[in-house]
Amino acid sequence: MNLRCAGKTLDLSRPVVMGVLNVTPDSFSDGGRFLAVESAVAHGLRLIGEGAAILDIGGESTRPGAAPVPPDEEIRRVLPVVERIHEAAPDVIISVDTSKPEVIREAAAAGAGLLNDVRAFQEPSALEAAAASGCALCLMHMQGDPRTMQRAPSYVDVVKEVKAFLADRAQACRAVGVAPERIAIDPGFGFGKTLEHNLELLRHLRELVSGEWPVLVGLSRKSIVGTLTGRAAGERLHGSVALAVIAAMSGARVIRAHDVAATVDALKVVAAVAVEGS
Ligand code: 7PJ
Repeated sequence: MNLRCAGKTLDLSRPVVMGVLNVTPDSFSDGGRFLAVESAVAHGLRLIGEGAAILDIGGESTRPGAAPVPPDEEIRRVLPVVERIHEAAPDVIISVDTSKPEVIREAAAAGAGLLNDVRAFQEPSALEAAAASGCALCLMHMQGDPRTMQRAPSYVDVVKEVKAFLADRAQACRAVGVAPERIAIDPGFGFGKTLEHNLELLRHLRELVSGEWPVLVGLSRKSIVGTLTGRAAGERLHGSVALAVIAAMSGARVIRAHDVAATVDALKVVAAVAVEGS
């Protein structure tokens, strides 16, 4: 299974790690440490050295309660980092975490290969901009919006509803001419979901994986880990790696992670044990 990312092809025959690179002043776990372009680039290159196949660069925090960022400000945060990483590591796939058509266009022109949208390209003009970019598109499920999503998440059947939403968004992509090799889906752990919703989705991840599209998951350092282990955001490595292993063994192909070296090691172990096609 491959994912076509503009000029590059990502081999997903075994699970890969997408390293998280936040360039936001308010991201809950990195707290603005990487706001400066220099340190963001250095951190990104370090994650590539640790084995990240993809680097996910985000300029708008999507943590619960986060305030929106205007397009200009998001471009100012993200673009220099995309350009510098693209120059320094042309083989790595750069993902840009955005919902805005302006950012999509700039990111694609600067060398991004993947667009990762927690709103699944539902903002006005986002889908058209994404389709025209040639980039791979990650469609994520979220109930509500980041400001309010954790207030009272509610589903009749969370697995069914997430599956139906993602199928619908994939269809919307196909309808505007996005090739099937450019589409990935993500159940959006923690985005308008209680602990029980997250666990239910994880238990049934196989059902998502058995569909047409490669599945990406982000569980790293999330509140699911905090709740299960009682750990603060900076102490969630072991729980996060455990969830990465569970997701990969359930067939997820891209694991979004802050702690790249540890996750890469864990996935090497999973890949060695996994039987092809199981
Ligand atoms: C996710 C994401 C995720 C995708 C974030 C955090 C919150 N993109 N962006 N999937 N999470 N595709 O890292 O805790 O789960 S930001």
